[in-house]
Amino acid sequence: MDDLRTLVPLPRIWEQMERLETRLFEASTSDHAQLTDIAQHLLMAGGKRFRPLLALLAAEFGPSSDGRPIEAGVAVELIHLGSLYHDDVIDEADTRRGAASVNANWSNTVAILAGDFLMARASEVAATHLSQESVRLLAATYAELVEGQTRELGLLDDLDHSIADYEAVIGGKTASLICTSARLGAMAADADPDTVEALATWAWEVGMVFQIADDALDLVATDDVLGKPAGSDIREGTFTMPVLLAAAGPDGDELRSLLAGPRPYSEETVERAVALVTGGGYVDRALDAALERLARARRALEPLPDNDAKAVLERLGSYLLDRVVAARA
Ligand code: GRG
Repeated sequence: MDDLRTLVPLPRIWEQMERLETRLFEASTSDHAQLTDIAQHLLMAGGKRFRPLLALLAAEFGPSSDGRPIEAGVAVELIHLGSLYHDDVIDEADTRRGAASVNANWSNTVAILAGDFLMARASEVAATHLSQESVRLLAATYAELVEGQTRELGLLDDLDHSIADYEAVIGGKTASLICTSARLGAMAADADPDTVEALATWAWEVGMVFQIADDALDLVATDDVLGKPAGSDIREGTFTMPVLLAAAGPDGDELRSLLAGPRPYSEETVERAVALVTGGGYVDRALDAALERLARARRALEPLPDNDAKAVLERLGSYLLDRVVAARA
């Protein structure tokens, strides 16, 4: 959070973020006290609030300055939270945001119900405060998240799928909601259609970079940074861009025989696979692909007026990649 605060040196944004935090707790409160506890478990655990931050920054490009962008931020963060609850059930995760996951602390059933509750409240917030088009967009994005996750499940243990398949997965499960966050924020501030499209293009590319960087981190960061050993995606049979590039290169046969399964792989197997991928320069190739996307993102911003929010957006993409470089050093 602290580095995001440095990156966004705009007090008016952080004042809105405080209001947004209160609204997140209000919107996730149920008449059923135990459901409230469970639905607020991950909110209390932390999180970057990256998606609402984008909604508020995008709203800087519109003429209106009422509370609607905050409601847009609440809606996208609630969708994000709900998807994390479901994701942790799917992955049988023990921890999330440095705390016990809801499924681990209570049960899968409770995690799914609370995830549904958060999704429902996101829809209610949007229908109450935002336009019909925003409600439609949120619903379509919810579907994209599910599609992305389903694609990923279908590609599990498959070392021979294409980079286009990988991009369809991360587009659905990550970039779609990041894009919608910016779009909804800009729309809530009544930005003109060209401005909304420019911000949406920027956010889509940044969303893709966000996930490519996250996937690279999983291969290069230390246990301390990740809170888990490197290579957890490989361990789970999820093969991300650097691994797919390695599989298609001269090290492909060795990687394929290492990862032929069945899982669970031994720790030596995971370590050797990570070493092949990182040592072969494939993380760098993935980061190069991310840099190309960042250039596209920056180009999308060019027609927008020069203001302090634009200066933040211009830096924000590089921040995502800098995290990887820092973790590696
Ligand atoms: C019920 C909408 C719904 C979805 C079901 C489980 C699922 C389908 C989709 C999963 C989507 C998912 C969890 C994608 C990963 C997105 C991602 C990059 C999460 C981490 O986001 P950060 O780093 O996390 O912004 P914090 O904790 O900072 O908010």
